[in-house]
Amino acid sequence: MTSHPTLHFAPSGASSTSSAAWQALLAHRDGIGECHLKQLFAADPERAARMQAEACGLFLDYSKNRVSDETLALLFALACEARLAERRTAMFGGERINLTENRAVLHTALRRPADQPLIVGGRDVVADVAAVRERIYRFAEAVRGGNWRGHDGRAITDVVNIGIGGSDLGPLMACEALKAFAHPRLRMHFVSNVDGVQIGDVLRTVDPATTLFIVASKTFTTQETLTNAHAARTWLVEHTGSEAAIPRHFVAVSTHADAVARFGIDPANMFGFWDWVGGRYSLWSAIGLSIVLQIGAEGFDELLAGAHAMDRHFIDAPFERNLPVIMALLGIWNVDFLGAPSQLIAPYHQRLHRLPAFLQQLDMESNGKSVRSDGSPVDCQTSPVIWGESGINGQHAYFQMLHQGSQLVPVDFIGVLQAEAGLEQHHRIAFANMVAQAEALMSGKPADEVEAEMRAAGLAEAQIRALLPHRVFAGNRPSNTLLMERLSPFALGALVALYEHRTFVQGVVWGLNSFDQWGVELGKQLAARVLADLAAPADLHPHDASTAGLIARYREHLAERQDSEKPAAGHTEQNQAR
Ligand code: G6Q
Repeated sequence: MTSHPTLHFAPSGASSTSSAAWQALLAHRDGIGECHLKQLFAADPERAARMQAEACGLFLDYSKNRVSDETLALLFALACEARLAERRTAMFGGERINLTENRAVLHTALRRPADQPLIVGGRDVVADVAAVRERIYRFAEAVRGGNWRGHDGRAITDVVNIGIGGSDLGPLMACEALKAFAHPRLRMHFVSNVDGVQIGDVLRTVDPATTLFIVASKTFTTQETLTNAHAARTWLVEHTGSEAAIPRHFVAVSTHADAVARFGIDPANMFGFWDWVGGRYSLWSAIGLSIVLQIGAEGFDELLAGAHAMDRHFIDAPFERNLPVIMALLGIWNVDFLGAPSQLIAPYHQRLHRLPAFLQQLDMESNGKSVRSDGSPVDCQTSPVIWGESGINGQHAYFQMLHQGSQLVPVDFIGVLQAEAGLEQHHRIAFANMVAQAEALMSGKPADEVEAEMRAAGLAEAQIRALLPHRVFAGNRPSNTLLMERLSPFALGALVALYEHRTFVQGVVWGLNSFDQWGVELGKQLAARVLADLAAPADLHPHDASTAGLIARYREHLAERQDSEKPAAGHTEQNQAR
């Protein structure tokens, strides 16, 4: 943890909910809350045309939210009251807004053009970023071009990124999303789980002579990552017969050169970054090395350009046309005023299948907090549960609950207009389903329509009565639809930056520090104690009865296994006699 000699916590201010804008929204909610979206559309032919915004190649239709122009005006007032513009300037300017870790939050500097210096603490951070990126690009070019070779002179064919959380989810999501731009020789693998199964499965499929491992860890102390990295190192040495192979097959991405050297990776094969890059915001840094290897320097430049374009849009566009601001405020409206406990992310493109998991961390680790920056308790709901997977699969699984369940679940539909070559009809089916789902959630199907349909189908009166309540759709369920022309590196960069800033805006309105993650610490501390107890004959640490019981059960299992694996005495004697 970083030391923080001077903590400049925000002065204790009014809570979000006691602000005039929040109270105005509450009063307004009582008026609009029951108004059906269908009525709003019927009463206002211009609604869809007005409630849309476009930037950096992303088109947002937000007209299917339960809001009026007045709701939006009140939400923008809420953002102003939370001093969003001021907080945004502080983040982009490199102020130490991550108060509990006394750190600046500068992932936006990672995608700032090299000719736009940003001086923070007397250093031009943009120049530092450009210097590391230059080294990464040179290295990636050598690997991609077949000039960086394995220990026996063969070109690299497989890249294994070993990392977890922020050092895994972003690169994995982006490599999946950008497979259409992948280098033809390089296969990417991602290992995060420490259970041994994942790395075992990968190592069975790769050739030690042509595999490159990236150990990606900001701290280089993460137990899961180091355990997997040591396993990979042992495997390589066993298969090549010598430690001399390590420099050709291992590189590291970290902020801790000492720890990297202790592990046995030459610091010349390490790519650094800085404490002002949060894990979940780090795919733009050296943590994105696997992405560069997959799509090349040009592709990565495009990814950064898309994100930077969204940064500029977030800074420059008025709130009323600002995509991250609009999406953030609609999210707050849904969570805090309409009571939605979760938010579904539904991409209708297979290559975006890891986006929901990435956004889950981005949002829930950033804003899953119940105290404000000044330590006072929040008095509203903060991060909803973010969930989802490919939308079309969801339709055949949990969309039932979205349409007829008892909870309100707002949806972000994400669609791509251009089909991948040769699959036009497949793509059209997926796109049609996405649009239809948003329409169905919004308009629903009223009882008179359902009844008429059943009557026309010749159902008996008694059947109609019995089935009617089951077949009615209330509708009035909110969604956004985000469209992009094609799933390019630029579009992905813009999309991810859009969600990053959406998360930031929500954190500002809720008064949170979106950039620390103390909530993950306790589990790590207790895991170290439990690990020691699992290996000991009896507990070394005090535990509650349930925890102690689970540890005991593991120990019993271990003892039974060891017993069963011991060769029987008679059997051994027979063997010796032979
Ligand atoms: C992200 C979190 C967390 C982190 C992982 C990996 O914001 O801080 O997900 O990225 O715990 O940490 P290391 O990169 O230090 O191994």
